[in-house]
Amino acid sequence: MNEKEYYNLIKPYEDAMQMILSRLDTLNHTLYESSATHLVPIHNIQSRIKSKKSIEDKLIKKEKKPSLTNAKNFLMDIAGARVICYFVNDIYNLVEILKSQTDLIVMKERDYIAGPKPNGYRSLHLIVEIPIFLANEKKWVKVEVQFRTIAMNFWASLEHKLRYKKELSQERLAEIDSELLECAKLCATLDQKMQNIKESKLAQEL
Ligand code: 0O2
Repeated sequence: MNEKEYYNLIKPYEDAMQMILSRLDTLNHTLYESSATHLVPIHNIQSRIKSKKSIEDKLIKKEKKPSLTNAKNFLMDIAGARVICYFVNDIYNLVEILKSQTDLIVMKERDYIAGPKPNGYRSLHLIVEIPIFLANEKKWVKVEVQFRTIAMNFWASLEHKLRYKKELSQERLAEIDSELLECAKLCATLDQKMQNIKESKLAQEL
């Protein structure tokens, strides 16, 4: 894939990303305005378009030729947004609302909150398809949206950094994995406790 092909590939993904970000922003302020508590669900959103090198590396990892067609056909996360929420129930609420929007298709859902990965990773991933309107056509473009709480994101960010210490012995790596799993469980407990505090506070305010 040359630079020009890469630029042509990512253009619709950039447009689709803008649309998803704007939709999430609208949801964030309407949920704030409509709730009695005036709590926004979203802490912040990070977004990125996969670089040419990451696209090629991921295709090679999937044992595919790093071509334009394979990128379009086999990669679901060329456009990726990470929505960091305050509470776990904010995530489920946002996901339900997105699923109810008729001009957006949820192609795939992976709930690693209800069922964390064996290493402890928690997050809810959606692959959504959103239409973008070009001069003469409507094109459906995929965006990966990951929903995490602040605690889930804290764990995943540090785990991502620590995963690359390849000079360590197998024994030490196993110890780190087990320590990270323990930290993931602590983060899940924290999320639960914070949610309990929020719910009991809301109940008292009613
Ligand atoms: P990057 O740079 O974050 O984009 P896929 O590999 O996407 O085709 P799958 O099984 O659908 O296949 O992906 P999965 O495992 O549902 O989610 C992929 C993305 O979730 C990863 O993207 C990470 O962002 C995140 N993720 C998944 N598992 C872990 C984990 O154990 N730790 C951390 N820190 N993040 C995780 P990429 O492609 O790895 O890279």
